Amino acid sequence: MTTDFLATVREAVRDETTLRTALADAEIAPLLMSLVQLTGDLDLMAEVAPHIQGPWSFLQNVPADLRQTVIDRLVAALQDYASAGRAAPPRPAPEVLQTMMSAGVGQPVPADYIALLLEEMSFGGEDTRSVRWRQPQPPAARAGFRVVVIGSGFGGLCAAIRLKQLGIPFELLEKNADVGGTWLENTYPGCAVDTPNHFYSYSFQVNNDWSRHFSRRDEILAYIREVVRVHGLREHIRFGVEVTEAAVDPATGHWTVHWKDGQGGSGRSQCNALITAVGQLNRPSIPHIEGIETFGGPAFHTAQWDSSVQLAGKRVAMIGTGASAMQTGPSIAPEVAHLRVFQRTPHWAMNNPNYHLPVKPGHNWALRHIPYYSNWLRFQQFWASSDGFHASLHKDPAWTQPAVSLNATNHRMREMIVDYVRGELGGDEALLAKCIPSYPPYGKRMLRDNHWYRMLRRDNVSLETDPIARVEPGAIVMRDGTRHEADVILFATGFQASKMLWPMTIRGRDGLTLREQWGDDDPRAYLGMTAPGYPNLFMLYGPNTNLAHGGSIIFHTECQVRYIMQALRALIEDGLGSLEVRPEVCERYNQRLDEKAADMVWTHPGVTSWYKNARNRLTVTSPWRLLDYWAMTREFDPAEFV
Ligand code: NA7
Repeated sequence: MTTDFLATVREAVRDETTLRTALADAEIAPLLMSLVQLTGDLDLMAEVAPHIQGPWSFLQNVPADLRQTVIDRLVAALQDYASAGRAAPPRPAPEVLQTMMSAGVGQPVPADYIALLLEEMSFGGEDTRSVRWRQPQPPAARAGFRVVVIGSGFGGLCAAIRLKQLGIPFELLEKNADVGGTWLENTYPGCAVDTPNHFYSYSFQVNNDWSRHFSRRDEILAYIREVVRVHGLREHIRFGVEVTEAAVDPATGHWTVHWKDGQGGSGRSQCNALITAVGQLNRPSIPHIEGIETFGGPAFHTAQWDSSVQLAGKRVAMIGTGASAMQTGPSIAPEVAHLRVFQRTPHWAMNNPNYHLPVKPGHNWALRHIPYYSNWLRFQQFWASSDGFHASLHKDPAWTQPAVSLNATNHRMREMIVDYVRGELGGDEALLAKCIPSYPPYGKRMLRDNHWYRMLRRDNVSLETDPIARVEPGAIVMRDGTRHEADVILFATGFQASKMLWPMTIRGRDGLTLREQWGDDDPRAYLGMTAPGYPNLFMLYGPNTNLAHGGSIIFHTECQVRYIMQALRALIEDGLGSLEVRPEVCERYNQRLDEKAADMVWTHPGVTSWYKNARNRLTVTSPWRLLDYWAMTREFDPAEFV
C-alpha cells in the first residue's frame, strides 16, 4: 500500500456487491492478515489459525461461517476507514508480525526471518532492495564510470534497473533479438514456471494480473517486456551481439569485452566493471548417441523448439524426464500418434493442486484493492516455496535406510510421494517400480507433477527404461536390440550447466581464463559472484547459486544485484579503481560451502545430476537456506577485497 491508501480503500468499498463478490474468490489467509492489520484485532485470528494448516491455499480449510465472519469484518473495517477518512494503520510491531506470519502459514515463523520477510513484502510499497548513494549528492565520478552487463534475462534486467536508479552509465549486450533470456528461448509446448509466480517476479515490480498461479511462458515474457518498458531499458540494450571474450587490464581493473554479431561483424565495449548475467541453463546438452546423424527426421532440443515440425499424428521419441520433459510430454501426448519416453533415471515429482489452476478474478481484484492482501500473499508464497524443506535435506548419520532416504522426515516424504504416484498410476505396480527413484527425494530438482503419471497410462504413451544403444534411420535402437521406430526425436536432455559462463573466454589479471582456472566443471566464486584474479567482474547466477530446495531464483538475483551495486558504490564513492576478492576469503567460503554440501541430499552417492561435478562436488546449486544467503549478501564488506 502506498500513500494512496485511502483512495484504494474508498475504491474497494465503492460498490459493496463487487467487493463481496471479489472477496468470495479471495484466499483466506491474506484476507485475514489484511483484517488484522487494519483492525489490530488478534482474537479472530486465533480462532481461524487452527484451520490454516500450511502456506498453500489448499491447506487452509476454514469453515464457511468463520470465513464469512472474516469477510464481514473486513468489509466493515474498510467501510469504516473510508467513511472516517482514516489514514493507514501503523505497521504492527515485529512480535505481532511474527504471530501473524505464523498464523498465516500454519507453522512457526522464526524471528530471524522477520527482517527478510518485511523486505520481501514491502508493506510501504517501497523498493526495499534498491541501493542509494551514501552521500547527499551522487558522486560526480559515476558519470565517467561505465558498466557492461551481459544478458537481458531476469538477472541482467535487474542489474540494469539498479544501475539506472543509481545513474551509472551502462550497456547491456544481448545475443538474442529480444529480452527475456530463458523465457524467450524456451517455446516448447507447456513451458511454464514451477515456482508460484506472485513470488517468481521482482519484489519491486509486483504484477497483480497473473492469470495462473504458475504462469505459462508467454505471460512471463510479457511481464519481462513490461518491466523493460516501465524502466526504459530497451535503449540501453545492444541486441544480436554475442560476447566471445572479455579481458581485464591488470593495471586498471577495467574490462574490454569483445563481441560478434550474426552478420560477420564484431566489436568491443570497454567498461570499469563487468556483470555477467548469462544464466546457467541455456546451452543445450545434446547427448552424443551413435548414429544420430543418420536418423533422417527432425531431431531437436526442447530449448530449440522447431515449431515448423507438426507433431500431430507423428511417432515421437522424447529422451529425458526432467523439468522440461515434465511439461512437454503431457502437452503433446494427446495429439501425437505415439509418444515414447526414454528415461535414464526417474525423477521425483510432487503434486500441487494450484499448479493447474487459473487465478480467480476476485483474487486479482483483491490484490489490487484490498490493503496488504498482495503483501501477505507474497509472504505466503515465499514461505510455501522457500526454506521449509531445507532442514529435512540433511543426512542423518544414524538413519537406517541411507540408500533411499536421508532421515525420518525425508523418508515420510518418500512414502507420501510413492502413495501419490501409485494412485496416479491406478495401482500399476510394474509401472510404479519404473517411476520411483532409488535415491532420496530432493536429490535432483523436485518436479511438479504436470499429470505426468496419468500421461504414462495413456494407450499412445510408453516408457522405456533400458539404455539406448544407437540411432538408425527412422528408429532408436536399445542395447538389447529392440528397435523403436520414430518420426521425430525430442531431446529433453537439459543444459551444460556446470560449464559456467561457457563458451565465453573470460581472461583475468594474470592472463588466466576462468576455464583454465575452473576446468570444465569446477567453478568456484565468493558468494557465487566474484573470483580472485578477476577484479571488477561480478557474476549473477554464478557458481553455487542455483536453488534446489525451494525458493525463487529472482529472490537470489535481487540479493546478488544489491551486493554488486554496493560494491560498485564503493568503487565510485571511495574512488577505489578496482576491487578483487581476497583469495583466502573465497577459499574459506568454498570450504564452508563444501562442508555444508557434503551433509546434504545433493551429494548423496545415489544421485547423479548436473548440480555437481564428476568428483561429487556441488558446483551449481546453493546448499544455503535463502535466509543464510540473504544475510551473507546483505552488506558488501570492502575488507574482504583488495
Ligand atoms: P534436466 O533437469 O537436466 O533433465 C534432463 C533429462 O535428460 C534428465 O532426465 C536426464 O537424465 C536426461 N538425460 C540427459 N542426458 C541423457 C542421455 N545422454 N541419455 C538419456 N537421458 C539423458 O533438464 P531440463 O531441461 O528438464 O530442466 C532444466 C531446468 O530447467 C530445471 O531444473 C528447471 O530449473 C528448468 P538423468 O536424470 O541425468 O539420468
